[in-house]
This record gives sequence, structure tokens and C-alpha cells, in this order.
Amino acid sequence: AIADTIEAVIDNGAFAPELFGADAAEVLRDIEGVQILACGTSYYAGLTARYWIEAIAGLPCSVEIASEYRYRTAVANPKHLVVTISQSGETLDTMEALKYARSLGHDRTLSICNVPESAIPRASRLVYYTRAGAEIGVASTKAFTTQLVALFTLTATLAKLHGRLDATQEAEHLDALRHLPGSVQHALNLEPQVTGWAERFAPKDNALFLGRGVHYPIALEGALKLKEISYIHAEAYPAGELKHGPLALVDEAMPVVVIAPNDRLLEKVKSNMQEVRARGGELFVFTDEDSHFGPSDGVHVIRAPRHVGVLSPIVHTIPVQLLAYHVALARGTDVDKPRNLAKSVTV
Ligand code: F1P
Repeated sequence: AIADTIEAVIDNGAFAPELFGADAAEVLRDIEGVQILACGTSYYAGLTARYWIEAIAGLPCSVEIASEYRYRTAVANPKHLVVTISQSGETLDTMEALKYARSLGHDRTLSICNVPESAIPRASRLVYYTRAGAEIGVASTKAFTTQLVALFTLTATLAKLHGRLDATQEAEHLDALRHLPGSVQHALNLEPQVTGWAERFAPKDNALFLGRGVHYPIALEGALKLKEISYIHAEAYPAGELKHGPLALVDEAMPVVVIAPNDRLLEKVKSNMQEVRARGGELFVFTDEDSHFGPSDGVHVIRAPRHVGVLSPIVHTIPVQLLAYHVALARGTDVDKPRNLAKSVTV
């Protein structure tokens, strides 16, 4: 799915506005910021993109749950690009948020969607179709990783249009995308180790997920997937927020999943892990080969082969989604049709 979604960019050999529609250059060139609107997993894709858009394209970016935005008295800046993200393209809250944004004067709109000709892309000026194929399960999985690919492509394209990406940086980002399917395959190969962890999670009632920076939304995605398909109560926090409340929940019965790749925040994350261990919490850490720390008493570690830099959140999504999947299998819940949920939320 990721290889298919990247294909157009790689074939083009450059980040180009035309990937988003014929008049995209005109729409994207002089925007002053980005407003992302989405629900559920798609909202977490937006939260991830905010880190990229601000750091790489240098544009202010806000991300809001569509079901809240539509009821707010929002103050619009028509020079901001409104990006909706939706797997199905039919989610009512996202559609209504888009209509509300348009009523406020936003006419620069982009839909990132997996279903061609669905309602939201039809109502948008620009469109980027992810090519995740049919999502069989109700809970979005491959749609999320392909949305991230689309949002990274948008970020690099905006950076280029706004003079923030030179030829060397563009070549590096294209190269990172080219290598991504291989890195994702390596992450998929971690499945036997993740299955081992799932048996330990299956009898639990609660779990915490922690991440920092661009990996915080991946912690949110891990917690949501666990809730949606295994019905274990799971919450995600930015690791730095732990001491502002959630630490009170940590004891021997609380498994704590940490997304801890070898990035500039790793030392901070390590000190958060010590805070958890000091209260008896059991740690399940997803990291990569470059991080140089190993398992110890109460600390389980699974490593992706190497740190892939800016695209690391995409690679680290795979093991957290696999964890939810195998916990659900171990608990005997219906992975594809979780209770109380619908594939397209159109009411
Ligand atoms: C949004 C969403 C999914 C979730 C479930 C219910 O859908 O919240 O993220 O997994 O399927 O709907 P969409 O707007 O991305 O189609």
C-alpha cells in the first residue's frame, strides 16, 4: 500500500504541486498556514503532519478534531490551506467541518482520501488519493500509514514552493521515501516478537502509551487501535506529561508501551521510562538498533533495524498496530468488526 501511494512521487522524480491537482501550484504557493481537520485515526495522521509542516515547510499548522471544529466559532484566515483527512471520504463530521470552513471563506481545500469520488474529495479543490486498497477492517490501519506518506509529500511540496527545500534536501527526502517500503517490511518482520508481547497484554485491563515529539501521535494511534479492537482501556500521553497526572496510575499491573526511537528526544524519554520503573510499571519499548539500550528487569525491548530519520513515525506505526491486532486475537475479539463501531461514520 505504501509503495503504491509513493509511486506517483517517485515516478515524477520530484515533489510537484501537480501531484495534488491541476491548479495546485496556484493554490499552494502563497498560503500562510495549514488547518487540518479529521476524526479518529485520520486525526492522528494530522497531528503527525503538524510536526513535519512546521519543521520542514516552516508554516504554522493547527490540527483539530473535525467533530469539534464544526461547532466552534472559528476565526478563518483564507490564506490557510484546509486539509481534510479521511480514509472513507464519507465521515459526516469531517464533511461538515469542511463545509463550515468553506462558509468561513476558505476556498483553498485539499482532501487526503482513500476512496476516489467519495463525498469529501468531491467537495474539495485539491485531492491526493492514498492507494491503500480496500480497508477490510473497521479500524483504519494501512490507511493511516499511507495518509502519513501523503502528508509527508504535501510537506515537502510546500517546503519546495516556499523556498525551504534545496535540491540536496529534496533528493534526500525522495531517497527516504524510496527506502520506506523496505523499512516497513523490516518492521513487519518484527511480528513474532510482538506476538510474544501480546500474550502478556491479553489479560490486562489497562495500558498506557507514551511518545515524544513526532512519535506522540503514534502512541495515540497505538492506544486507539488497542481500544478499538481488543477493548482494553488504553490512553496515550506525551511522555513529558506523565508527571502531570498519569504517573498516579502506574503500578505493577500497568503495562506501559513507549515509542522510543533514537532521535533527539531519546534521553528525555529514557528518564520518563525510569519514572515508570520506579513505580513498578512494566515497560514495553519500541526502539531501533541505533538507540543502544537493551532489555532489563521489567523492561522489554523490540528494535526496528535502523533509525530512518524523518519518516520514523511511519515505521513505528507498524509494531503498535501489530500489537493491537495480536492482543485482539489473543482475547478472541472480532478484529475486523469491533463492537459498536462502523466503517464510515455518516451520522
Ligand atoms: C475516521 C474513523 C476511523 C476509525 C473508524 C471510525 O474514519 O474515526 O479512524 O478507525 O473506522 O472512523 P475516516 O474519516 O478516516 O474514514
